[in-house]
Amino acid sequence: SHAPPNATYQAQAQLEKITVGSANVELSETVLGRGEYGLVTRGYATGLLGYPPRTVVAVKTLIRPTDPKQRACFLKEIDTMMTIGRHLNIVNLLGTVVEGNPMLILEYCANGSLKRFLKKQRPEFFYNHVQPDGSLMPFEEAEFQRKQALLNQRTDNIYGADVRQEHDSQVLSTRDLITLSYQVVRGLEYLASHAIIHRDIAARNVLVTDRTIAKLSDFGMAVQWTHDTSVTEKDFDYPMPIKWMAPESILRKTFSQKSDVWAFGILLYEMFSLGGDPYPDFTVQGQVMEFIAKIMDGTRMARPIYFPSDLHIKMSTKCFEIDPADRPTFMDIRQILEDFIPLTR
Ligand code: ACK
Repeated sequence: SHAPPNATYQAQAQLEKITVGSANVELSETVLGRGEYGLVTRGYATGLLGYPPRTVVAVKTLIRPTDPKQRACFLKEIDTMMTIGRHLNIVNLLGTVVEGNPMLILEYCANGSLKRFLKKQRPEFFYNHVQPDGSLMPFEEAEFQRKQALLNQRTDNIYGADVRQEHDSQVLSTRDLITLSYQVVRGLEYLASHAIIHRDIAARNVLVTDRTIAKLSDFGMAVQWTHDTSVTEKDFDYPMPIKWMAPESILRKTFSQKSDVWAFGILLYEMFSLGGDPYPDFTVQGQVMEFIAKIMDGTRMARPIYFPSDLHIKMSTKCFEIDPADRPTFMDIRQILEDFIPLTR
């Protein structure tokens, strides 16, 4: 019963909660990925206000659109996306279909998930930006080497030794990892300012555009809090991202901006290990209590090699304070990053 490829659907072009016209969406045969209950397909939209006549989009649909539970979850996700509004570091909502086969039409992020993007960089990553003592090489020197590497790569291209897609030809450096982290923080700071808790912050849920802009996605677990400063979940009836979860979320099922901060700390490990798995030596399945006991005893992951040590001390360790009140806010984290690197934007 799920949406067949090459079919065209009538959709509402959305500007946040406001419908700004109608659009047509054609699904392609390219499945970009699948989640717990959703399927993401590449599509083409016509009639989107302010976009090219035929825009490449990502279309999220339900694998089983008739399942009432999945349908309810998905309609809630659509509603959350409408509430969030626009920000450079959030995957923008372009349109919706809310009847029949519900659809979420999102901007297309050519580089896929941050997790995949980082792993793809491993062979060419500019590791010599980190000096033997773990500190960052002076930026001028690092930038010089980076340009040199790009130049060499271009020469390779001229001689036909290595012809690549445009978005594959960039060499990522430690500086880029910091910039990407900064972009994720900007998105999270925006969410926090709108009282939205994401609850599933992880590299797999951040998307990267063709111009290497990081965007938060997957708002299926997101909630907005009203009066209280945290949200308590009665029961988990879906798989939880234990390794990204703050102790109070695992033990007491409470969520807040500060539990998102913990998850962001784990994301930093993923970032600076180029898509490495957190706590690689530990399997949580069936051992959640053993895992949380270790965390409460103070066990933390080792600093990944590409993580500048001063930044690690200033920020990452603080994200893993047991008491949520001791963790920095996203605004604090943004400030630390802004002080650390004179960003050229
Ligand atoms: O790393 P990926 O190929 O990129 O695997 C995930 C998968 O779908 C499940 O979420 C891809 N994906 C999701 N949303 C988008 C989007 N807006 N643009 C491009 N790829 C997407 C993602």
